[in-house]
Amino acid sequence: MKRALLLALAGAMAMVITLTATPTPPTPAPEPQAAKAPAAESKEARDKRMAWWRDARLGMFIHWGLYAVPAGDYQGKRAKDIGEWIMSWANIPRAEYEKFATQFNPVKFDAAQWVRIAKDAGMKYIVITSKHHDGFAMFNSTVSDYDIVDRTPYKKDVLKALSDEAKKQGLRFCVYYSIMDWHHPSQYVDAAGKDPTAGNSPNKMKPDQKAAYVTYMKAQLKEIITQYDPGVLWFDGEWNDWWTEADGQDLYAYVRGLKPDIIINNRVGKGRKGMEGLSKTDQVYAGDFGTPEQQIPANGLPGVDWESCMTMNDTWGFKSYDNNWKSSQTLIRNIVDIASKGGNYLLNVGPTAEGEIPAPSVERLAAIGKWMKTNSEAIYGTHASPFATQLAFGRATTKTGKLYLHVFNWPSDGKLQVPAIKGTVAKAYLLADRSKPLTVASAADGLTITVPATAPDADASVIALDLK
Ligand code: H79
Repeated sequence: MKRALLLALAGAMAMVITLTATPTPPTPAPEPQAAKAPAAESKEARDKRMAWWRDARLGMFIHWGLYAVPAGDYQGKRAKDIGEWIMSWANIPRAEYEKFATQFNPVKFDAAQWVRIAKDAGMKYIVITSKHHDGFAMFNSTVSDYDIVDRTPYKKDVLKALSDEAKKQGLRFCVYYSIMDWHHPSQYVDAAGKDPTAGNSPNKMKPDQKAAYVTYMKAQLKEIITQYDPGVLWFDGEWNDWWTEADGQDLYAYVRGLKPDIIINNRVGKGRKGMEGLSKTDQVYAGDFGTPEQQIPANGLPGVDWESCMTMNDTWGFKSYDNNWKSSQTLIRNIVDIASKGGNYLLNVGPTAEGEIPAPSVERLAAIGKWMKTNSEAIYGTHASPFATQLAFGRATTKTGKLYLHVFNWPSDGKLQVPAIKGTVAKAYLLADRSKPLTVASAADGLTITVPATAPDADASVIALDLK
């Protein structure tokens, strides 16, 4: 307590020197309210709360905000950096960045169509940016006028439209919310050559305004939860030194208090291990699941909930000149790879300022949907591969009484070699051709499955084994 106070004062004094000419005495932020320890929940209660999310395995991430207006171009400047970080890498002052709102008019936005695109791809949930690091709210907020309804010619609440449509079409609606906020007056940039009101990572907090900022975030989160009833709150921008694990525990407890069965990622607090995203294990951290970003953990993690979020090209927010698209084969194999390790795949789209999901994304989602239509049984509700080592031919998933073999490398001799399994095979068949049983020969060292000469699917062919 004493130490915390000293640190707060030291921080405040440094601030006074760098920023204000006439210093006002800082009020230290109040101690965070006692947080309900996440560990207090029984395993049964937690399993029940996590059940829909664990079954889902595949979701759509949507990065949509004012950054779609510049789309990666600012005053003749382009960069390799991600589109939604343009306020930072192009060093755009708040007063300039705000002007993008007057040009944000997504007249082609069709919530029903977006949800349909996700649903047809076999996705079970949608996570959309309610507020990214730029601080702009894509929903109707009463605690700020820096939002889509108050500042854009469009004037409509897109989160409302999407949450209504998701509910209608049977998908879970979820939101992303950034803790770092480049627009809020409590935060500023202190970096050589950068405008103090532009974006930056890390950014700085005025210590005497932190409590007010936390109150602001809580008010917006309450609006989000009461107005759109999200299934997941996906926090981000937690890595700045002014955000602590105690802050995370408090925010976690606050959000669960508003909606007890909500699911919250590990970026609410300080448990995240860099871009690897999984949670550190030296203590209990706030958050329900790990968040590897742009990567898939090499090995499965039994008993740990995690979700890999990834882009289809190299940006999250729309950039007009990013054409580095992954193939649909890569995306399909990522779904399989992640499911075989017991995780979820949150695959991103970055719609344009006109309100369209880019055509290359739509095409890839259609290819995923086609694959899922035949093979989703081997993805939804499955568990990680039971094999100790990775299979030479591809991946495996399992559920009660079933083993699914996802074949990436089809055997040229028509014989698929599978390591020994627990249980005996009652029946083997391709999900692409369920009516034709495949011959299985069992030996001590494994199974040999006789398969057709050519793969039914060049991306991943799934063989189902009914076990007894
Ligand atoms: O919203 C998308 C990106 O804008 C956002 N997260 C995805 C979902 C993103 N934020 N930061 N980054 C991407 C890259 C930043 C990485 C770092 Fe760090 C932040 C490097 C150092 C601080 C993360 C935290 C890795 C180490 C600590």
